[in-house]
Amino acid sequence: MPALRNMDALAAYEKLAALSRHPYDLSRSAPPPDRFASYLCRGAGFDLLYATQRVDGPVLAALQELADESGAVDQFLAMKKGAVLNRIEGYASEERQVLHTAMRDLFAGHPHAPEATSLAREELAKLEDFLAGLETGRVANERGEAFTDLVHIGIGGSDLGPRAVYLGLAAFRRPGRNVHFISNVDPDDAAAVIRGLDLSRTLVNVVSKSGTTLETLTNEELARAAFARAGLDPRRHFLAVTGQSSPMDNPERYLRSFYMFGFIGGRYSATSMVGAVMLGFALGYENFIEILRGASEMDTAAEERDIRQNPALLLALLGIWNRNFLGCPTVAILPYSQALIRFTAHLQQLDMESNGKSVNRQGQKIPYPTGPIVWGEPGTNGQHAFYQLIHQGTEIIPTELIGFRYNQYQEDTLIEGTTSQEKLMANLLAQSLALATGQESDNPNRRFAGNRPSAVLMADRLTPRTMGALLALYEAKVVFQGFVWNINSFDQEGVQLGKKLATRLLDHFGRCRQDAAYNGGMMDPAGWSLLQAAGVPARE
Ligand code: G6Q
Repeated sequence: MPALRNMDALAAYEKLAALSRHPYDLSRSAPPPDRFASYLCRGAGFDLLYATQRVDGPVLAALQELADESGAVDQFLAMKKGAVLNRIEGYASEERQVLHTAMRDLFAGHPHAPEATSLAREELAKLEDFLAGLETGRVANERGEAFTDLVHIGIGGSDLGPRAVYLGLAAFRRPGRNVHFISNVDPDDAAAVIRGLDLSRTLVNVVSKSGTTLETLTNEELARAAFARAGLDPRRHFLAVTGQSSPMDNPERYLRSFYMFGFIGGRYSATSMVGAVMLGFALGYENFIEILRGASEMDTAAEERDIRQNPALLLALLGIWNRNFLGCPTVAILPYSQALIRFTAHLQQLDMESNGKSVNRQGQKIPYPTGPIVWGEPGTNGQHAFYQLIHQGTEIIPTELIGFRYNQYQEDTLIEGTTSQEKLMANLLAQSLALATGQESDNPNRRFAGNRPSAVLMADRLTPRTMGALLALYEAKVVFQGFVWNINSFDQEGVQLGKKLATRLLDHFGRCRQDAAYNGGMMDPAGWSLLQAAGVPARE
C-alpha cells in the first residue's frame, strides 16, 4: 500500500492547478473528429466517450500522474485483497475490510480474497437451492401453491441498490413473479403495498445487515401483523438477509435466512445476498449470476493502470478535474433509459454517503472539496424539466449521460422514419454536443455559452451483465475518488446524529403517551424543549 497522502501534497496537483488556468475550450468549434475517436475508453462492455470533457493531452497526462502518485490502483488492489481500509488512523473507527468485490470474484481461477469469496459461494449455494425449491414446488405455501409475489423490506443500502437493479432489469423478469418494496417508516408505504397483495402467495424478504434498523424492524412487524390477521404463519413466508449474530439472526423465525457480512458496506451490497434473494426470485438464478459476471468484469477492468484503458478510474479522475480544478460542485447523472429510473438515487447514496467527508484518513480537516452533490433523472424527461439550468444557468453542471444502442424489449416502431430508440439516442448525443459547443446569437437570451463538460457511457443493451458492470463501474469510480482525496469512503458517521436525536424524541413521545391530552406526539413544542434539556447540541 502506498503512503496515504492528501491530494494537494502530490506533485500532479500543482500541475493540474496550473493547467486549470487555461482548460481546453469546447466551445471554439465542433470537436475535431479524431478527438471523438481517440477520447474513447473501453471496458467490460462499456464505452466511455470523453471528447466533450475540458481535457487535452497535458491534462490527461497529469491525471495519469495523479492516479499513479496517489496509488489509486494499488489501493484498489489492496481493497480487493482484504486490506482494512474502512478506518481513520488514530481514532475509534469501523476498522473493517472492504470486500464487496469478493462477492463476484467467482469467475477467474484465483479469487483475490479467497475466504470472503468462499463465504459468498456458500450463500449462493443456499440461494440456488431455495430458488430451485420454488421452481419444483418443494418450497410452496400452506396450500402447496407457488409464491407469486415477494415484498422486499429494507432501507438505505438494503433498498436503493437492489431496487435500482430490479427496475433496471424488470424486462428480464420471470413470468408470474412480482416484486414490491417497502422502505420508509411512513406507515402508508407499507399499507399501500400490503393491501393489494394475496398474502397467501407472498414471500417477505426482510433485509438488514445490522438487524437493528428502526424502519425495517417496524415494517417487518407491520407485515407480520398483516399475515397474522390473514391467518398465515409468518415462518412459512418470511425470509431474512442479515449479518451473522445480529438480532435478526434467528432462523427459527424465518422460512430461510441468508447472510451478508461485516466487510460489505450497505451501499456496496447489491451484489451480496442483500440484492441476491429478491433479484434471484424476480429474474432467476442464472440472471443473477450474469449480474455478478458483469460486475466482476468491471472489477477486473478497474485494475488497469493506464487511465485511458480503465473507464471507472478515468471517470473518477474526470470528476476530480471538474470538482477540484474547474470548481464544479455538482454532477448530474442522466440515464437515457427509463429502466434506470432509480439508478441515480442509488448513486446519490453510493457517492454522497461515501465521499461526503470533511476529514482525511488521518482525521485532519481536508483543505480541498471532496464529494460533489449527485443528482439527476432519466432523459429525455429531464430535458423538459431542468436542463434549462444545465445549458444556461450560472452554475456549470458536469453531466454523465448513460445510454444503450438497443432497447430491452424487442418492441419499437418506425415513426416518421426513425425508431424511438434512435430518437432517444439522438437526444443523448445532441445534449452532449449542445452543452459542449453552445450557440452564438445576437439575442442574448438565446445565446448558449457552451463549454459545459459531459461524458457519455454507452453499452449495447441494458442486460443483467451490463447492469452488473455499470453498478461496479460506479462503485469503483467512487472508491477511486476517495483514494485520491485521501478520505474514508466506507463509513457514514454523518447519519448518526439525526438518528440519535430521533431516538430521544421517540422516548419523549413514548412518555407522553401516558398523558390523557396526548396528541400522538406530533409537533408538540414541549417535546422540543425536553429534547434540549436531554442534551442538544449533542456531545458524544
Ligand atoms: C449504507 C449505510 C446505510 C444502511 C442502512 C440500512 O452504506 O450503511 O444506508 O444500508 O442504514 O442498514 P441495515 O442493512 O443495517 O438495516
